[in-house]
Amino acid sequence: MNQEPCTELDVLIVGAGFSGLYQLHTLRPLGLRVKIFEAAADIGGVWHWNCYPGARVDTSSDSYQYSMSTIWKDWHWNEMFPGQGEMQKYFHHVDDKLDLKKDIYLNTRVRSAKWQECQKSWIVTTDSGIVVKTRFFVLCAGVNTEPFIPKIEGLDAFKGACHHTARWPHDGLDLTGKRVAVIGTGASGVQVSQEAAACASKLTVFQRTANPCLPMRQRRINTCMVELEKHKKLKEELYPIMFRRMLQTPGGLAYACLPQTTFSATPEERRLLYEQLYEQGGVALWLLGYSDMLTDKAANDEVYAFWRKKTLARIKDPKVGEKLAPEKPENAFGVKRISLEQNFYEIFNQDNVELVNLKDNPIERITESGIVTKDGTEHTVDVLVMATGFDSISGSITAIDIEGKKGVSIREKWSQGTHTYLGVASSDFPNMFFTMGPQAPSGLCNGPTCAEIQGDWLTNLMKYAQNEHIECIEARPEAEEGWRQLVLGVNAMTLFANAKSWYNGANIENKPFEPLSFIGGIPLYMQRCREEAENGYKGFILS
Ligand code: N01
Repeated sequence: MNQEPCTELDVLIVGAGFSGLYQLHTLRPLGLRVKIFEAAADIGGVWHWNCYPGARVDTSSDSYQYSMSTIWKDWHWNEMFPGQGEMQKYFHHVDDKLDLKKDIYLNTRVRSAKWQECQKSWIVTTDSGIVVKTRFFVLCAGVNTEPFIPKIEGLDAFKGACHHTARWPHDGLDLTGKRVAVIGTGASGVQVSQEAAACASKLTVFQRTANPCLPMRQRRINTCMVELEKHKKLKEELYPIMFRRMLQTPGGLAYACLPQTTFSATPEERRLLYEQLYEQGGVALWLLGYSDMLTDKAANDEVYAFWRKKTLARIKDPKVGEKLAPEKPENAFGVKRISLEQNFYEIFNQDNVELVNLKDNPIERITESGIVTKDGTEHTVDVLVMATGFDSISGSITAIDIEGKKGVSIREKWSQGTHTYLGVASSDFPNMFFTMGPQAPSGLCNGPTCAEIQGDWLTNLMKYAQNEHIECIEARPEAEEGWRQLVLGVNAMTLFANAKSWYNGANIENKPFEPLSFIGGIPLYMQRCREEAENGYKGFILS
């Protein structure tokens, strides 16, 4: 860990996850003084924090990595969907290859940043008392970083162990033989429930909204030497093609939906396709089907009905089945982030697992020893798992006291709606940039792809500033208004528009209900970013 004091920088990056590390790596050749401040004790971002039992990537490992051959050429994934431990090893491998840690301050949480107009710089302070002046302030603070814990009466009184999934103890917490309650059934709740069901004496899963999960179909990747060699050769040939292809698909993945619309296919064709996608596993049924699945409600309903039938067949008790896979779901299929599961539905066939449907029977309060629901039952528990999600996308930025040009904080500015230009900057906050933040493809794009696209773009902008002797870069209000209208307009054309999800800020009280990601897809996003650069960054005031 870097312990040398630093007081003046050209670029300060916040966060050492996929985007922050990439930003550091790409900025280095510019000869700038660049450092990362990272709140955690290690690099890896979400893959450091999310160490709850079962934490696992739900994007296939081929896609969920950097495209740099220096990194992938001698890295081998063991699983198609790697667990948190393997992800941590990956980040250490990245560090070995790129020698990043010497420029990273770990255990260093940025608390505030204040723009100094006279010095055209930011003054940034940290929890550990560091004060640094930096010309550029780049937030790579992550999409799902700020844990959200709902206010439930009595929560503080609970005497057992209580942890949010993203603040799980790093030295572990054995659930064997314990009475465990999991509140929340998003991706984290599903993963931790699967693990707890296997070892807890009792698991109670508190579900507010049913989450239609798809079978992960996890598999190990060729571990014998012959297979490894074969895989290596294949990688060398196919990876460069795959990474180029990822820039041509809406979600920055190696695959995309069919060009065909649902009802242009016969019922037989449709059924066979759904079967094939379901068997393929992962996100296939969500992202590889007909092109109108996320824009046409009737098309979407058909996929949901198919998924529901498959799922109900796995759950013995029809009453439980109806709760987990209701006939009338609250959201269209896939407009809330699809989670992958391994045996999530089967755990509810076990005697030690109970589902409490909060829509019928809400939580009234938490006591010293458990959870009391409206029907008067006290569910006694030893371990309470808060799998209750995050103040997503903008939350990691608004959590910091950032004060821009007119003494206004970013929190205040975005309190009535997020305004950014290209999802990288916001007017009145000169020389401040963010990656994987609001109004970028963030929530609907493969993380590493988004990190690289935005990271390269920002590095080129800084190179331009260096060459042109530009001290100050600020988004124009009219450019950001135009971008906002595009973000809202594209979203309104889809079923995402009504999603009650972290995609729209719907999970956080008083957060504006609006699309937090640009969902127009990676090719359009890249085109708009490329045009901005080719036109001399006209959407920015350069001085
Ligand atoms: O969070 P979530 P998550 N009372 O917001 C419930 C990524 N991720 O941590 O749906 C009761 O999805 C809430 O209920 P409802 C992935 O992108 C990736 O699970 O709002 N329940 C919901 O069920 C994912 O999408 C991996 O009605 C309450 C749950 O808590 C994102 O992170 C692994 C409640 C929150 O679900 C977030 O996932 C894990 C309350 N008061 C996560 N408040 C990978 O594998 C909230 N809930 C890559």
